[in-house]
Amino acid sequence: MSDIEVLAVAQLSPLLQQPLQAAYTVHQRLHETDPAAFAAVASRIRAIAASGESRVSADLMQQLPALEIVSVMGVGYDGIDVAAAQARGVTVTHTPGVLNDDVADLAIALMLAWARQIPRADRFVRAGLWPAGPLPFGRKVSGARLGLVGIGRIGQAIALRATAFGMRIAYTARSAKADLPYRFLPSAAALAAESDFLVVITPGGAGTHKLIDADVLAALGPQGCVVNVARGSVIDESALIAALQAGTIAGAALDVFENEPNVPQALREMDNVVLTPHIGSATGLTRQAMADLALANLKAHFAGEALPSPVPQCR
Ligand code: 8YV
Repeated sequence: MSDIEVLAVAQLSPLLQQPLQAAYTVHQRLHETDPAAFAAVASRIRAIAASGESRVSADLMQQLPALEIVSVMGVGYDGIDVAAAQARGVTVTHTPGVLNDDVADLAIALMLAWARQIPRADRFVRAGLWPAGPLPFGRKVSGARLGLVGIGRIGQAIALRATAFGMRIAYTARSAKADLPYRFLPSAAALAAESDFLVVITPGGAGTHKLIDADVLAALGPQGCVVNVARGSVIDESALIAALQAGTIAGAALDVFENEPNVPQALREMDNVVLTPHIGSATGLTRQAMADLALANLKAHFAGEALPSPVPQCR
């Protein structure tokens, strides 16, 4: 174990925690659990280890004069003040690519689970209701219109899968991607008006905060379903609840929420909603790959080698 000191700002996966502690001196959330002890070691901390949901503020970084790198075990880093890090010469890394398949698989699974009522059907059979008659019909996914809010690595992985379902695919993003065979719509509202399933797969942060608001949901319409595998902050959750209660849209399938792990009671009581607890990348193989990459970024940094996956702003 080297004498390099690392502050873990989240309850990290054991897949990262163990090798991290084998390689470095790790202070587990010390800034939250023991401010006095934290003050005693703060000047020696050279790295932060974080998860995709972590918050790393300018204020925290200010307390760490020796900080050199923030390594995120996650593709999303909307909780990291990257501008403040850059201003301090601190680099930020994340774990893109290795989770594309899992998050895309879950997006398709959520769409199918909602459309074919799989959670409800499972409860129906377990409750012994089948002898009394069939479950009401579901909705057809194959051939339906898919609208992707975001067309990055994961968005394209979803589109690939949806192509196999014969879905008609369109997307919105900051700009049209000439090399993609899908139709570009200039806004989320324009896309929603032409979608049966609106899938949110765009980064979180100020640029997409409440992007999916009451107007976008109204454009999606009474037959439409919204799916979110990105960040809860991208959807205006109270507008979503109101739209679901009013029948403005038909349903939702959500893996992320505004205030995780707290999910509003109103959503938990709805039958036309499918809910999962932020499991987009939660498979053993993918979390292992994410942990390996998060650690590899730290090791490369301290070895003075090229970083495997700095965030775009730090390339
Ligand atoms: C989490 C995620 O990071 O990658 C992301 O951006 O949201 C997830 O994969 C995961 O919960 C691991 O911390």
